[in-house]
Amino acid sequence: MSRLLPFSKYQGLGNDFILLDNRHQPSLLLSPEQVKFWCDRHFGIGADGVIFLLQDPDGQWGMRLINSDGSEGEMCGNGIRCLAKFMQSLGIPAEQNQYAVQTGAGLMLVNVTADGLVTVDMGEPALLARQIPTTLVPADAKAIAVPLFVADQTWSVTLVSMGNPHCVTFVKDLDQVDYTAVGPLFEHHPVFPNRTNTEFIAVLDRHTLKMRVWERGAGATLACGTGACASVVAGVLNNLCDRQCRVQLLGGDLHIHWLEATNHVLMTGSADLVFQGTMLVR
Ligand code: ZDP
Repeated sequence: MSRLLPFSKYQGLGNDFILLDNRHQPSLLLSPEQVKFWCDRHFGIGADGVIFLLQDPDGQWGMRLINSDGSEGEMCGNGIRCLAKFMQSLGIPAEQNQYAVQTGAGLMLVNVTADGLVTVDMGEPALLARQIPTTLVPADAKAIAVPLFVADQTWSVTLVSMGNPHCVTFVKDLDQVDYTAVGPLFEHHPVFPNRTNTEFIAVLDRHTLKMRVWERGAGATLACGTGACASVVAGVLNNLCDRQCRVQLLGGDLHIHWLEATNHVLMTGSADLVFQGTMLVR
């Protein structure tokens, strides 16, 4: 039986999501197959993924992200900023100015600032191979500037988990990298059992990075929040940038701060409503 479901479409730096109010249903409103259809830019609404707002019986907020290919991501940096704006639009009050949201990567604190930007405390990065996960180095080792052979070339990669896996590689000239061609080869490389997101980074100066991303499950997107965080962490570990950086993405800029005192990564950027509507669920 078909039914109509209300949705809101948001974007953060052109990384676009369909937001669904899933607070009052026990299971996800859409199956992975339906998510693929909704995200299709010709047959559906079009988006990089669908984000479900959840609430458990204790009142705790939660979110889940299903990528446009139907796979699930543990965490979503641009998406959680959109979620905060969505919660605000639903009239959900923010305690001490912030929402606490449970994700596959732990509890995130999200703050809508007075100027309409959104700051997320993304928690601590994880660096051990078993946390990524990867078989590139031994389980209890970190992969910092380790060679990885992809597409007839050796890349120096640094692996960072922001709850989801990231493979960061620094390059001299981004225009020389055909990242849509090599991206899938990183994503499906056998050293990444859960696949990986991949960031190609040019260091413009110690507080400015330029990034191109190939996302696990979503391909070439205009921006990736967790990827920007992972890239600054990787830049610091390789002594290429400071702890506070502006990351330039195709869809705009993110401000990242890896705090020395707490080891947490803060991400600040825009997130905006694009349109609302109802969609036929088949
Ligand atoms: O880890 C994954 O499967 C990602 N594709 C999830 C999406 C990440 C996102 N682009 C971000 O901004 O962190 C939403």
